[in-house]
Amino acid sequence: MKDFKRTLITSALPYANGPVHIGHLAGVYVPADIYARYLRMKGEEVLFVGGSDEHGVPITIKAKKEGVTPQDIVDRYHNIIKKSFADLGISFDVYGRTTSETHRRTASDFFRRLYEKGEFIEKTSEQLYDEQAGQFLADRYVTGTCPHCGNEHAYGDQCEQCGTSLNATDLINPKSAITGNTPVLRETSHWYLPLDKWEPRLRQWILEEHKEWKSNVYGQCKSWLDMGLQPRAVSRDLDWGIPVPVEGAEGKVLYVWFDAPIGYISNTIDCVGDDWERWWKDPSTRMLHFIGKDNIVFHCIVFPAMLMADGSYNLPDNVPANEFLNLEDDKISTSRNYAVWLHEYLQELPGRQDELRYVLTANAPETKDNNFTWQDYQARVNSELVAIFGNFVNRAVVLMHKYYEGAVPARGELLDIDRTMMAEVQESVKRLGENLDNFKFREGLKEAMNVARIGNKYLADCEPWKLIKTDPERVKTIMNLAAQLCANLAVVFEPFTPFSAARLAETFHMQQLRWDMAGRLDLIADGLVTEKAPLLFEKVEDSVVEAQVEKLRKTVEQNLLDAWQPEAVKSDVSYDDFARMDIRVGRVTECMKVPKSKKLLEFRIDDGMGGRTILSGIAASYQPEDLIGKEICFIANFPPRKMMGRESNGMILSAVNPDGSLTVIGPQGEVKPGSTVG
Ligand code: B3M
Ligand code: ZN
Repeated sequence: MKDFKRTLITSALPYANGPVHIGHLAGVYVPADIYARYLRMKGEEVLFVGGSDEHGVPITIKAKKEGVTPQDIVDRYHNIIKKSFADLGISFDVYGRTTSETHRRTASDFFRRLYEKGEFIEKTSEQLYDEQAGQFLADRYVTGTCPHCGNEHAYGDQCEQCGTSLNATDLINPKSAITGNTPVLRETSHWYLPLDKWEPRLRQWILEEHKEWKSNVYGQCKSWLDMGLQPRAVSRDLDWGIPVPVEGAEGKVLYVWFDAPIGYISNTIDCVGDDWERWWKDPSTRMLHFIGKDNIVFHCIVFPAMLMADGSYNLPDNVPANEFLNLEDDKISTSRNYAVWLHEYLQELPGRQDELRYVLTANAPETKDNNFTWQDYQARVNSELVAIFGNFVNRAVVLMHKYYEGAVPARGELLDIDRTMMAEVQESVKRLGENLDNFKFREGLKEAMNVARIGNKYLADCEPWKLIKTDPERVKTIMNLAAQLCANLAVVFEPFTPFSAARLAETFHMQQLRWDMAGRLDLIADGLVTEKAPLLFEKVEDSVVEAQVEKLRKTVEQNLLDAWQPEAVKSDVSYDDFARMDIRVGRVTECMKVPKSKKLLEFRIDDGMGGRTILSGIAASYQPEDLIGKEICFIANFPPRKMMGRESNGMILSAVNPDGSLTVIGPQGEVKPGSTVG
């Protein structure tokens, strides 16, 4: 690795069309924050830049849906997102927004510079146009079938299934997201960045000079480069965005993926003012982009090509992109409202920020898609944070107060068991640092937890609670080392669980947590009086898990209802055909479950003709006793049919609900059993 003097860390700018969810956190913000905190603890100069992406079609679509302005939407979500990040302890040095004046100016200047250098091609071409809406369709305004993988819900700029970046005109069977109409082609002119021009340099830079990038990132880049790069339009015919700052560009704005990454620059400017160039142009600055896998092409190909076209900027040194996180085995989705939303989590599970940070790191989708379940969340909190980390600290501090009124005793001569413990801690700390240096946060976290495990084992092996009667001198050494271990835990957990680390540091009156303290066993001075044992983590009760799972279930149910549409009407039937069907009213006199069958209920029906038995597959929808006495409609002239060894004489009519459950159909007023229906 080259010698760098400082590190600029960027994290993807979330679209301000909704709040952030655990997928965003696990993929981008938690790892970026761990890394930023780690470097700061090492005393390195760091700038951690975040902000909201407030342009682009996702925002205008949301505004249209709600009947408000795009500015209303971004104002609302920018504030929610910014606050929830702060509450989770994401330690941005700046959290800006792309509707800021600084950003408009910075992005316009960037465009103009490239324009004046002749780095764009201006081209007139046929683009998709929605005649009813009276506008061109690009990006998420149009969906259709991906020409590469056949996904029928690909967007006009990207297929989320195969990750390919698309032009709207590539889509098969395009449909307008505004009206649902099939668009027509209409001529319009745009500015294009000729990515093909930069292809050889991009190949050399990524494929030759950055073989150390994560394999998911390197692999995606290679496959794009191997497919060959095409010029990409950097302007759009839209009314929401930064106006294209050249003459003759009325009604055109910068493509959101042109302006958004420049947002990293604007936000740097908002943070450090004139000093910003040091962060972007000084070759001794290292730049890292933390992103999710759907943003790889834009950060590894498009933005670097923009930076190359300008010529005065650094290129990113690494792009540690993560894969996706699923939720309870289903895709997280903003539009379907299927997610664990950060601002809701913070409200519903107050004070539990570190638990979420911990679980999302322990289960981070670093090399493949991963799954978040509430059950796993509970298990990790209860059996790792509470039972290992929290338990060790609690035992150590409680004993310190029991034996010495909280004062850390001086230690005597060390035994082999002490030296082995110290060596193990140092090994773990070393591996922890190596993992973090390589963006392996999951593995790093395991090493941090291992320090707590070592502590628990040490206490269990040494049994100070027994020795206190026979060898109180030895206990002083054990408790001194236990205190040093607690101090180590505050240090190594700071990047991961900063709130608990701070509480632990307060307990031991540690002023500052620096990374070079990790692995040292002289952090706490003899005689230091510790505070009472802190409550670092609390058990997650079953009721919490149940409530969260139930909330997700309700969302899924609501989505089904929202998406429900009546089935298409069947082909015509003649009156004679209909009249051959004998539908009657009956009254349920008995109803019971059919043994060994999950589906069937057995009905005794008063049909006004001596009664009959009907079997019906509605056991999942009703308790038998709820139907007794009810009037129902049934088809009386079905031939008898055997089911589960019983004979059924007819069919009970019911309506099919969106979730597949059934509702029995009966008359609205009093009707005599046996009456015909028609
Ligand atoms: N807003 C895409 C996203 O939220 C986009 C990232 C911009 S980073 C410059 O997935
Ligand atoms: Zn595809």
